[in-house]
Amino acid sequence: MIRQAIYHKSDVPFAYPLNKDELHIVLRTASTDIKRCYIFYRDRYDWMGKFKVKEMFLTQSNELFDYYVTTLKLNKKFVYFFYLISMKDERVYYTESGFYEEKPENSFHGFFQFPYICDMDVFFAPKWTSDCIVYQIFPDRFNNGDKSNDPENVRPWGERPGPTTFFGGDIQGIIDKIEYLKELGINAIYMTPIFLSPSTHKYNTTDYYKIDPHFGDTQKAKELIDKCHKNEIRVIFDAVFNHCGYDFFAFQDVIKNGKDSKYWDWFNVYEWPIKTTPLPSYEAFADHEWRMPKLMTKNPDVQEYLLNVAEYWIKEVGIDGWRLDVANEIDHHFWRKFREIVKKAKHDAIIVGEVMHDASPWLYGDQFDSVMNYPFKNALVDFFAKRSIDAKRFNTIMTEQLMRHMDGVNRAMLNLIGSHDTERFLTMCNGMVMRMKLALVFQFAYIGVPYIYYGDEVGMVGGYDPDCRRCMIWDEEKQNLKLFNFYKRLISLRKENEELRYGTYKTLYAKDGVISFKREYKGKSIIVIINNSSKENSILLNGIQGKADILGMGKIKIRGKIISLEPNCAYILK
Ligand code: ARE
Ligand code: CA
Repeated sequence: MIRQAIYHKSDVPFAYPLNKDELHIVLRTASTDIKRCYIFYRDRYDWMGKFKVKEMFLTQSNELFDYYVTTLKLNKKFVYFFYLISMKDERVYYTESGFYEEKPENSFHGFFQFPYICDMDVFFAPKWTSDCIVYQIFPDRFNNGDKSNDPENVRPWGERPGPTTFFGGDIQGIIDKIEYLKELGINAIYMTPIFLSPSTHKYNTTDYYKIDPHFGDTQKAKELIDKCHKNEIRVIFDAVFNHCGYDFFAFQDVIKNGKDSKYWDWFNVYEWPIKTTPLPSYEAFADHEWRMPKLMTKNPDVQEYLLNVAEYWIKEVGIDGWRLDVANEIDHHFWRKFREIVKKAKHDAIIVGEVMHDASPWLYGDQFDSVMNYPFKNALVDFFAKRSIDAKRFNTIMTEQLMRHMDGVNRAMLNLIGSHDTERFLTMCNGMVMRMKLALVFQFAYIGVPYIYYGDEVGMVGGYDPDCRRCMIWDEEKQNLKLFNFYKRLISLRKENEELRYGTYKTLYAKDGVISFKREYKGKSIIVIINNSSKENSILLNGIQGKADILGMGKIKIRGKIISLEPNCAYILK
C-alpha cells in the first residue's frame, strides 16, 4: 500500500456538508493501489456507541490518484476513520493521527472529526446555475443598435480592431439581438464593463454609477435587463474593483490635492507629486498600467464605496450577479463582505471571480460561487485544439481540477474555451472546425456551466487581445451556420437531458485520443465518447449495450461491449 499518497482532511474539498445533516467525504489514495475502502463513523457525542461502517466507492481515477467518496448521514456531529484493503491484501486503519494496524477503540483520541454542520456553512450556488448557459458579450463589438450614441472616431464595422478602436456597439444593440440569443438557446449574458470610461474595453472606470453614454444610460440598462428577464435570460455585470480609472473622482482629487486629499489613502502612492511616466509613482494594475490606479480595499472607506456600488446595480437595475475583475489580487476579507452584501441584496445572485489558475482559496463557500474556469480552457486547448497531450494526461488534469472543489462549486463553474483575454478557440485549432466541435461536445456534456464567447458560435477567429475582440459577424453569408446549428443542437441536448445538467461525472476511458465519460442522474445515465484523433478506433466499454446515439455526428457500431469509433467523431449514448 502506498501510504504516502493516502490523504484526507476534515475540510473542503475532502469533507463538507451537502445539507443540514449530510456530510460528503472524499479520500485520496494512489492510483489502482486499493481494493476496498471503508469508513467507520458515529455521532461525536455517542461516546460509547458502536461505529457504523460504510463502503466508499471510487468516483474518479487518473494516472496518479484514486478518489473514493461517500455521504454520511447523522445528526450533524461526526467522528470517523477509514479502513483500507490494498490490492495485495494489506490492511490498515487511517485516522487523523496516522495509520494503525489495530482498529481504534472508542477511547482513541485521533479520530477525524467534523464537529458540527452549521447551517451557515452549507454551500449553495444559486440553483439556476445548473441550468445555465452563459454568453459573453464585449459591448463595443457585439452590435450597434443606436448610431446616435457612437463615439466620434468610430470605425467601420468589421475592420480589424486595434487596442483603442471604437466600433459603436451598445446596449440597444444587445436588446435588438435578444431573439438571436434565444434562438441559440443561452440563458445568461455576461457583459464586460459598461460604466463610464474613456477606453474601448472600459476596464479603467471613471464613474461606477454611470453607464457609458456610448453604450446607453441607466434607463437603457434597465430596459435590457427587463427584456432579458422576460425571456428568462439573466444578466451579469463586470465589477472592476481592483483598480479604478485615472479619471475616477477620488484619484483626480489626489492628483489635485496631494497628501491633503481626503482620498490620499484610497491608493498606494509611492512618491509625491504623482507622475505617470516612466512608471507610475503609485501602485497600478500590472505595475505599469498608469490608467488603472490600484484601490486599497483594506481602507474601510474604499470598502464602503465599492460595496455600495455592488448593491446599487442589483437594486437599481436588477442584475443577477457580478463577475469580479482581477479577483485574485483583492483581499479575501473584502470578498467575504462583498458576498454578504450581494446575497442580502439578491439571495440568488451569482458571484463569479476572474481567477486564471487554481481558485480554491476563493471557493470555500464564503466568497465566490464560481470562477471563469481558465484551467478548463487550457486543458481543452491542449487536448482538443492542439492535440499536444493525450487523453490520459487530459483526464489527469481534469480530475485534479474536479477534486479541488466541492461538487456544488464544480456545477457552478463557468467552463469557457475562450474569452476577450485569450486567443479564440478556433484559432487555436488552426481553423479546423472539426477539432472545435469535439471540444464543444466535451464542454456541453461536462459538469459545470457551458460558456460561449460571442461569435465563437458562428466560427469567428482571432489572436490575442485586441484581435480576439473583432466585430460580431452578422452577415449570414459569412457566418458558419453549420457550426451555429451544432451549438444549437448541443444546447438543446443539454436542456432535454437532466443527466447532462445534474448528473454525476465519471471518466470511463482515457487513452491516446479517446476520452469517454458517464453522467448519471436518478438511475439514468448518458455515456459520452469522443475520438479526438484522425484514426479509427474500437474500444471496450461497459454499460453501452442497448444505448442509442443522440448526437448524430457519425455512424454508430456497437457489438456487445465493443464500440467502433470513426475518426474525429463523438457519440452521446443514451
Ligand atoms: C492591455 C493590452 C494588452 C497587454 C496588456 C498588458 O491591450 O495587449 O497584454 O495591456 O498590460 C484590460 C483590457 C486589456 C488591457 C488591460 C490593461 O481589457 O485590453 O490590455 O486592461 O490596460 C492577468 C490578470 C487578469 C487580467 C489579465 C489581463 O490576472 O486578471 O491579466 N484580466 C482582466 C480583464 C482584462 C482587463 C483587466 C483585467 C484589467 O479580463 O480584460 O484588461 O482590468 C497569464 C496569467 C494571468 C494573466 C494573463 C494575461 O495567463 O496567468 O494572470 O492575467 O496571462 O496577462
Ligand atoms: Ca452605437
